[in-house]
Amino acid sequence: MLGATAALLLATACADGDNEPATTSSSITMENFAFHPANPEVRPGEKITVANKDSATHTVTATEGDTFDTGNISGGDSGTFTAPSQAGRYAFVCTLHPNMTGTLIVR
Ligand SMILES: [Cu+2]
Repeated sequence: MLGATAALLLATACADGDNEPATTSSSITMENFAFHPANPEVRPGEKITVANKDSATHTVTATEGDTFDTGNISGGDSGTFTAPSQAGRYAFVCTLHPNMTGTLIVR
């Protein structure tokens, strides 16, 4: 019985793995009216660089509260923002093009 219990615990541990598709990155690129990666994984309080490869102006703006906001980043320019100090998932958007969306994963 002990062996069966151990096997069950092992299976549970394996099933609990993190299969979230996330990219460890401290930079975000805006290109073709999309964020790359769209779901960047960063550390709490990390400074994130945002490069705008489009000709249009874009922003990275948290959708809830004023957690973070790059302000306007002109085409070909770059900006920065600081990740929240609290772990969590933070949806963001380009305020000028609301169809540009992403989620910052802080952990
Ligand atoms: Cu935009």
